[in-house]
Amino acid sequence: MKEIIRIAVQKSGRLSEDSLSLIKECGIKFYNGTGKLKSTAFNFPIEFLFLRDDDIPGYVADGVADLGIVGENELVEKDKQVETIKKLGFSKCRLSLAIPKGEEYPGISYFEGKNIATSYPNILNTYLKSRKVNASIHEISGSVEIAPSIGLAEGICDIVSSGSTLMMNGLKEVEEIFRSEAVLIGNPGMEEVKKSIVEKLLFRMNAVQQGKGNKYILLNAPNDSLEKIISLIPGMRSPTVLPLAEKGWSSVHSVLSEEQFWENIEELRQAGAEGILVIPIEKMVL
Ligand code: PRT
Ligand code: ZN
Repeated sequence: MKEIIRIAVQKSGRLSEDSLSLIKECGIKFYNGTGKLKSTAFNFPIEFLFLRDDDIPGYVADGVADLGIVGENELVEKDKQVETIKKLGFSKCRLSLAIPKGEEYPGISYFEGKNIATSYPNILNTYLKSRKVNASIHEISGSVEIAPSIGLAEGICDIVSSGSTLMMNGLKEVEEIFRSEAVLIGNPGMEEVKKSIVEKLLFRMNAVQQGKGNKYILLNAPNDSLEKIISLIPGMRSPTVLPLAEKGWSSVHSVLSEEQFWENIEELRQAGAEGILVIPIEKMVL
């Protein structure tokens, strides 16, 4: 039988779209009809399991899936024997403590002897211990933010992204306890044949990520400032310099990160660069 790997991704929720786009950007084609729990790629030895994110660390630890894409919050909370292979840079959020807006917050001692509602009892417990605070943890599985207004708890510990859910529920964020993003996880006991397929997948994911973080830049430069301009946009090995039809001018092509672009743009213009184009890169292999 031809060897194949299995990856567990969230069926529907905040991780789903970005997880599947990443896989598609790796050139992997598959059918993802609604309601499907399993699917096999047409052009890469990979099978997908569509699951609730809570179950993903467990499935990967048990080897039912070889790989999984899950938020670090879920991964740490579930505390399963899995390997974190790669940070994926999407679904970024934080896990924070919040209290009613009108309360004064003197510091972490506020929570001493209080009730805190959360869906992340393990992460919260570890945090409270590290801060030497004794508080009761009330585990609830959803709508944590309403707990203070219904008298269930004095504070909450929940995922925050923009902060608008807290605000809408009359709460304020007082401590950030954990930062999270989506990660690729793997079963630590994977066989060699499977590992080599994972390597191929990682090669593709890295090419996609590198491409996203970088831009292709083209500009026109007077020949007497080429040296300065090349020093500002050195590129992968070195920039391409081509003569323009107009004498004394060249076209310079290079690759740089978006941050480098914004940092260097003024200096590039001062050095005489003009007609600057910045183009997205789809894939990049170093
Ligand atoms: O059904 P299933 O169990 O698979 O999904 P789920 O409902 O448990 O999770 P889902 O899809 O909501 O989130 C999946 C993962 O996305 C989480 O485990 C986090 O790693 C990540 N993530 C990123 C978030 C958020 N941002 C987020 N904003 N998870 C939840 N939220 C919720 C939060 O719980 C709160 O209710 O959004 C609200 C806060 O958002 P703001 O923008 O108002 O601050
Ligand atoms: Zn969940």
